[in-house]
Order: sequence, then structure tokens, then C-alpha cells
Amino acid sequence: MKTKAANFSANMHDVDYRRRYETVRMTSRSLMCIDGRDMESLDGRWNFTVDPYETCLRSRWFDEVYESADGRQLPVDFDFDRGGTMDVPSCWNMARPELFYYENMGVYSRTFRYERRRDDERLFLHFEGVAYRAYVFLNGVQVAMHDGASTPFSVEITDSVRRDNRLVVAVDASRSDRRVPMSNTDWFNYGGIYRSVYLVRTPAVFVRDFFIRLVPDSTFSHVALDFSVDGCGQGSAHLALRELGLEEDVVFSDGQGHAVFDVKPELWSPAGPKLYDVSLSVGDDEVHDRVGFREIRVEGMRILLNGEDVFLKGISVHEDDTELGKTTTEESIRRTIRLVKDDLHGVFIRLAHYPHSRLFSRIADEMGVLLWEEVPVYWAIAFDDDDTLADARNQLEELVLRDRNRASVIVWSVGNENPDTDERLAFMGALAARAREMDGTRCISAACLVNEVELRIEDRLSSVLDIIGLNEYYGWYKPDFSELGRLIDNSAPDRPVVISECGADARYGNHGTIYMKWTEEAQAEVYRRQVDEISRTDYIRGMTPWILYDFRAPRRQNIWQEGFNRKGLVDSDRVHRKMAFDVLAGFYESII
Ligand code: GCB
Repeated sequence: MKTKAANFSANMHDVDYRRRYETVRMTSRSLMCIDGRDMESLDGRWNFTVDPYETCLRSRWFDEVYESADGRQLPVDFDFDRGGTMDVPSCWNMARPELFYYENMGVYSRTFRYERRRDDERLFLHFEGVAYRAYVFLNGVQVAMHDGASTPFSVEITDSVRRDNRLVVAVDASRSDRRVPMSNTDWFNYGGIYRSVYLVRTPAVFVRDFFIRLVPDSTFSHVALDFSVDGCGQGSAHLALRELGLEEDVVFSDGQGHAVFDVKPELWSPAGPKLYDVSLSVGDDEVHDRVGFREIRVEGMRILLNGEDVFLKGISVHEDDTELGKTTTEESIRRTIRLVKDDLHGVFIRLAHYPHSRLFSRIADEMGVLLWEEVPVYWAIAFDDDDTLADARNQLEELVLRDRNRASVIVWSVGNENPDTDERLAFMGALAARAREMDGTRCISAACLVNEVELRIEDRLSSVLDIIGLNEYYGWYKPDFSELGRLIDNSAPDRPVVISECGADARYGNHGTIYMKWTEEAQAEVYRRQVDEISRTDYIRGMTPWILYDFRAPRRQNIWQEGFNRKGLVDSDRVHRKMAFDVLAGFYESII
């Protein structure tokens, strides 16, 4: 047995220090549904310090011990009330030039005052997005840890909150091969508390979660409700959907309730994004939402929206802004949706490659655009690692619970461009099954690769998907464009295909011939040829070319790229359109 040296100091010699902080892991079982709740924002200016050696964890900064037992001042290495600050939400990379490539730990702190409003009040801290790992401490006690940069988590702090509180959040943005995504991606690894933080108040008994949707039986006349109640096993909840004349009590037991109602809502669609006010109450708690009802399903080789054949005229989008990074605003989401609907004549957006802001799907519901949402199971994840699978599954669950009342979301994508190995099939097959189990009202997809040897659409994962997403770069990575025609003719998929990516790079303002890579002309030519091939192929039922805006990608460093992927139809300034924009817009306008 090993003995510790007499001069052992955990702070300096404990290589296993992280493990102690991994036991309070928050998962999809924490409070995901915050729409229509009583909330206060904790956004604003927080105290911030870089902590590349993770001294906050090793030396327990959060204990805030400033004096020895006999009252003498101790030297401490942190300063929670003075020093640097950082906006929450924001990506620290955007705040100061020296933080641009910073990918380690950053320690945030702030104080807040809490006044209880009712005796039985419960209080939760809710984070909408912290990249990538968050360790949360309240008044010196660790209350949470969470993995996953793009999904929310909550932690109940009813028992640890005081009137005056100190909140410390240590954020680890490092990349690793066991994470989701892993260390190699074609986008920028922004770090920090980059989405909003809230305090959420509930009574002792509250609606933890509810899922309301049209039953996909093609009669458009049944609405199903599932909900769970926290704090009470048996009782009844009250559903109000007044515009449809629905006011019903629904019993629940073991905290779970389910009911189906005969009602015929006006259907939600991009052309008519009708939303209804829905509220569900139990005891003193009431949650509200604005919900659309629509049906999406696959029949044979067709994708049917409300029973009608639809070609998914789409475009892919990253959550990347030259000034804000991954932090986004309502205004910018609205501008993107307007650009897609009004100018590109599209109806569909692929939110690649990770869950985008919660606001996106809420605004999409209201403005009327269809969405593909995805988890960052990107390229070569550690498919043989159980912890990686648990992380990916949890991110998927958090996304589904956050967004399953959103009519705009029609596809859950379980990943992008992964090698067709046995381990990947088991890993992503499990994710597809989980998505289907949680939500049988949407299509499951993934962006797959082609069999390049046989030049055929072939991926073993297809058997568990409703729609085969296909990434192909004929005219760019594959310079022989004629291969696309052969690939299409060689393939006989048994379900609809959506071209989830195609495209080419061009630097805005760089002109030349169609044979000169990086020019707008060459990019436009790739779009012309893609559109010709795709439009002659019956089994291709939509496309989301890569991509609407140029975006940051550190692996792209030639003189045209300068740290950006330039496959955008629009420059990274989100203003200047390249020639290919009009090619795609013309194609979409020609399709009814
Ligand atoms: C892909 C990836 C996407 C890349 C894109 C590219 O296939 O899915 O993340 O950014 O290609 O530009 O190479």
C-alpha cells in the first residue's frame, strides 16, 4: 500500500483532482423545459479569470477561505470581486484578443440576492449553454457539473440558496477525443457561458415537463399530451387550449399523465405558421407555451407535411458570428430566417452540427420555417467508448426535451459524416432508437457519406433512419463532377434522400473563370451542376447545401480562407452575397 509523504499537498500532487467534481453530474433529468415559467435573468457582467492550470479546482477557490483559524490573513490566488470581468452570455474568445484561441478553464463568479416569494418555493439555476464542461458552486458547495456545449441544464438550489449568494462557475472548454464533438471539427471551439443563465422559481409541486402534439395518424384530428409532475405522485392537471375549446382535467399517477383529445386544429406550416396558446397547470403551478400542430412523415419515397408532398428547399447554417461567436441574438435569428424564406425562397434550415440557441426554434415556429436539429456526433467520435455514448445520448435527450413542442422541428439528426464501422452503427443506432422512443412524431436522420468505392448511396445506418441525409462534394473535394451522375444512377435507396451538404468555397469578391477554385464563378457553377443533377432525381426530396454564411474554421488557413470556411452563399459579414446565392434562389423559386 502506498503511503502519502509527510509533505503531501493535495493541491500540488493530486493528479486525480477532477474526479471529486464529477459526481454531481446534471443530465436530461434536470429541468429542461423553461418556456413560460417564472424566471429572473442572471445575465450581465460577471467576474472572470482565466485558469489554465485549473487551480480553482485543485486549490478549492470556491471555499473562499481568506483567513487562518486564528484570524490571520492568508495569501489567495484569486479575486472574485475585483479584476477581470466578462459578459454573460458571451464567448470569451471574442472578448479580448489574447483569449481568441483560449481553450482551457475560465472561472466566472457573481453574487445575487434571493428573496423567497412563497413558503413552498423551489428554486433552480438554469444554464442554456456553457461550453463545454461546467462545474457550478453555490456558497462554497458544488451543486452541479455538466458536459455538452450546446444543451441546457438546471440544478435545484432550494436547500443551498441564501439571501445573499456567491455563484462560481468553472468552465472547461478544452477539446478531447472522448467528447461530443471530439477534438477535430471544422468549426471554431468557442468557450464560456455563451447563452443565458436564469433563476427559475416553482411551487413545491410543478409541471416538470410536457409534450403536446398532433397524433401522426393522418386524420389531423387528435392531439396527444404527455406530462410529468414533480413533487406529487397523484392528482390532476388542467390543460387549456381555449382557442380550440379545450379545457380538460387530466389525471396523473406516479408523476406521469397522458391523454388524447379529439380536436381539429388549424395546421401549422411555413405558409401559415398558426400557433395556439397552451397552458398546463397543476396546483399553483402553470406553464404556458405557443404551440403549432402539424404532421411530418415519410411514405415510400416521399416526405409528407400535413399529408402533402414537400421538397425540402433548404440551407445549412452554423451558429457563428464574426463578432459574437456562438452567442446569438433574436434579431440575428430573425434576419437569417427572413433571408432564407424571402430571398432564397427556402422553407428548411439545417441547424448544423450541434443544438443551436433555444430561441431559434421558437422564432422558426412563429415565422414559419422547417428545421433539422442535430447533435454533435461529428466525424470520428470515440464510438467504442461507453462514456462518450452516455454523453451523446444525454445531449440528444436534452435537445429533444428542450424542443419537442416546436412544430418547426421536423428532423432529429443523430450525427454527421461518420465512418460506417460496427462500433459507429451500434452507437448511432442507439441514438436513433432513443430519439424515436422519446418522440415518435418526427423524422430521424443523419448526414451520411457515400460508398466511394462502388460509387453508391450505401450506409448501414440507413435502415434505422427515416430520411437518408447525404453529404457529397462533387465539383469540390471530388473534382470529377460526372461521378455525381453515376452515383445517382447507381443507387436505389429505399427511402427519401436529402442532400444534407454539397457546395464549394469562394471568397466574396474574388472573380475569375468557372475553372478557378475560390472564385464566385466556380462556386456558382458547382451549384448549377448540383441543381441539375438533383432536380432530375426522384428519390432526392430536399437539400441543405453547405452553407448560408462563411464561418470560422481554424483548420482553414490558405489566403482565401484566412481562418474561415468560405463555402457560404453569403460572406461572413452576413451581408454580401456571392453569385451562387442567386443560382440556388432561382432553383428554389422554380419549385412550387
Ligand atoms: C463536411 C462537414 C462540414 C464541413 C464541410 C466542408 O462534410 O460536414 O462540417 O464544414 O464538409 O466544408 O468541408
